[in-house]
Amino acid sequence: MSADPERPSEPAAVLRAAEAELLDLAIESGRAEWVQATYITDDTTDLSARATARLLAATARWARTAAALPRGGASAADQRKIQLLRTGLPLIAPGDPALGRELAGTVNGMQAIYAKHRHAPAGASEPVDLQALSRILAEERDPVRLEDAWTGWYRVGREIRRPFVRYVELANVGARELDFADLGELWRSRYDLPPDDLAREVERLWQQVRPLYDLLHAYVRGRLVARYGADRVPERGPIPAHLLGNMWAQSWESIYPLVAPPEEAAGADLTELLRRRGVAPVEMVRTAERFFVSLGLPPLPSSFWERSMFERPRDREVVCHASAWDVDLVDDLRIKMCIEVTGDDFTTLHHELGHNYYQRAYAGQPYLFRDSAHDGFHEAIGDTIALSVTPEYLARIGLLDRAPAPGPDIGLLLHRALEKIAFLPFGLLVDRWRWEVFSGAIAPADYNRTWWALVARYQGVAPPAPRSDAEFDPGAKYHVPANVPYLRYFLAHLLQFQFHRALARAAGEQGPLHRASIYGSTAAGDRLRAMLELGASVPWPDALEALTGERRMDARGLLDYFAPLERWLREETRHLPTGW
Ligand code: X8Z
Ligand code: ZN
Repeated sequence: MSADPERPSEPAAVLRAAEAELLDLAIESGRAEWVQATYITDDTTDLSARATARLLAATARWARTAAALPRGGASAADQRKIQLLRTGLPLIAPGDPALGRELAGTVNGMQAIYAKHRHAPAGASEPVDLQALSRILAEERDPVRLEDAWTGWYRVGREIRRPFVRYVELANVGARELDFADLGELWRSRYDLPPDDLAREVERLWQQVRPLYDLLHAYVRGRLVARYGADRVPERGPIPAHLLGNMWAQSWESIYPLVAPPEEAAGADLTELLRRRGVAPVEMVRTAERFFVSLGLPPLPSSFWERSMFERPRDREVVCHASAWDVDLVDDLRIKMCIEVTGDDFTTLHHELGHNYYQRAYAGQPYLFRDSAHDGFHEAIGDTIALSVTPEYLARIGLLDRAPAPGPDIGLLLHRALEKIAFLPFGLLVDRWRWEVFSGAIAPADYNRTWWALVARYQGVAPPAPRSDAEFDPGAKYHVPANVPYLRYFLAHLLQFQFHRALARAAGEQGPLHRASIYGSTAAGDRLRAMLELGASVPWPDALEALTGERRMDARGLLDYFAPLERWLREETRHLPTGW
């Protein structure tokens, strides 16, 4: 026993005290951040920055205390907690309280700039927000209007640039005080692997999927050349970013009608189905919840329905970027989203509820284990469920009259590929860029140029017109001003296909993976819950094994899923140039 109960010296006692204090501070900052994100004012921004700064400072302080403890007496679980104290949060406050507050304030301030940015599209009298500009990107086909909406949104970066430079300095101060080389190394240290091995593992996974991406890129480029002409879309060069249906060219499903195989019936357009039935946003949430319940998981608590934000309020500024919360870290689950009645948002709802069901499943763990196995797991759960939104499922819940008989399903697979395969290089490059920014290999003067060099290299995409170094285009992507690591989404896009394949088998599905749905399978639900409940209490390979029987992340699940499409794309692109 330690002599002074106020200053324990044994690992178990130190961790108990740390977890009690941090839980309390996490709830406090969660409440403050919720209010800020759903009602942005200077006051709420300041209050939430203070609460966040307190949590970050206390976490850093406990991490330093824990690091100095003798390891001999610590159980394996406590050793893991000591490690998680160091790496669990994506930001470390510098020990100097003034700098800590400045850092939290800078991040919240960048988020507020991002949330408040508006642009008046060509011909419109009123400035509109990101959501409306994104709708133009998705639905408009006139390249001039597309470029205008794109350029108008990307102007947001100019204001974010200066605080971003300061944030990089301050975040690195905090990371170095905990003996990381820089914040990027901290982010890479959260995968139960040495940070350099993680970077190599990611490269291996990318090489597995790259040939498929190249095929999709060549096919889509060919169709866009046919649509817009070779003077707008170079036959052998990168694709202009504003023609791919998404502000960041990160997923391309909105241009499905432009690239659909001519012989395929357009397939079920989910947006149209939802609108035709007059489904309201809250009913979309109910439908997504029913999927989880069909697996044997409990319904969401009534507080979820009372406290969530489902639609954009008219009377105040909010952070519309979708997110899921567990404010008391037990059962105060909420989502915050500006839901539109689209297939895209229907998918995102499953994504968000996946976070909520994970949070709830690990709520029985001690504070430091109340997290996913690694962050890619958190991002993969809801997406895994959304892969089960098949024509058969839509027919079962009455959104489709009847599911078409399984065929080559090229249309369906191509639609999914525009969503999932197109995403992969983007999912990779955001943190490839930030790792180098944090390490100092990329200097502020080179921020914009290096960003577009990576976009060109990985995505084969180019801005609509040359960008000047005065712009700060990475700032136009939410996760950059909001300090959210992005590699998680790349990993999630591979993991979800591993999960889907394993759960489909557990559910007894025999057919092709793109037609398999785990809806209604409690066998699949049990398997899923067994993994979710582990939280962060074990290294992620153990969690992966609990669900899939595999211990490595692997692109094979994704490649299996898309195998019929890959054959088709190979044939279609036989006479087209590939690469850029
Ligand atoms: O940010 C998200 C989620 C919230 S964690 C809506 N996603 C990434 C993005 O929007 O860029 C989901 C897919 C990738
Ligand atoms: Zn997410």
